[in-house]
Amino acid sequence: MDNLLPVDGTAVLFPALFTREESDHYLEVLQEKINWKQEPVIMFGKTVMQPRLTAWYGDEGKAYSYSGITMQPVPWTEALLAIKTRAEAVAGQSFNSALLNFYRNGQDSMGWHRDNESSLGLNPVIGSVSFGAEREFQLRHYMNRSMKRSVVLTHGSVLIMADATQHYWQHAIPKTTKPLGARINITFRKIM
Ligand SMILES: O=C(O)CCC(=O)C(=O)O
Ligand SMILES: [Mn+2]
Repeated sequence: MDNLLPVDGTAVLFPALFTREESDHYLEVLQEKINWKQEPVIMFGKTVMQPRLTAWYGDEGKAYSYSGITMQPVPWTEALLAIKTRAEAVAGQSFNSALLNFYRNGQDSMGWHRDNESSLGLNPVIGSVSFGAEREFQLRHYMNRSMKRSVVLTHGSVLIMADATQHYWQHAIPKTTKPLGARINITFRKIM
């Protein structure tokens, strides 16, 4: 599998980890069964609502701080555990928590950031599973911002980010004016 990054990290896409049928099924189940919320975040000292819905699932006791909010995990659902097992097989490691993102349409988005919270350890492996509308996932080098990569995250794909990626590369899901439907993304993580 090809590394999408030219330097300073590893990002590998498996475009069809799940079959079309499995992906349709999980998109529907997750839309219905997850306790989705629109959470506030603090940006430049102001409280604003996130431009997407989120949920935080994980093993008990693994609280997580993210952009000024602390999330207590909800216990795993059967569907999430099944998806997690598949993601672990490609990642080559176990995960104990997951941030879920629900992009209702092309106007929902995620700004530039790194998944570099110290609770994730030095070089975290992130397993990012996507169902639903295809969205562009952008990467840019943190110190040399003209160095960019982008990849389309397809229905049923998993993107594995590993090694030094979270030190050197930021990532984002930009807004789009395309008339897109719902997309669900699950980023599995391992909190130390
Ligand atoms: O929706 C995506 O593909 C990205 C999600 C993400 O970067 C995150 O949850 O930290
Ligand atoms: Mn991220």
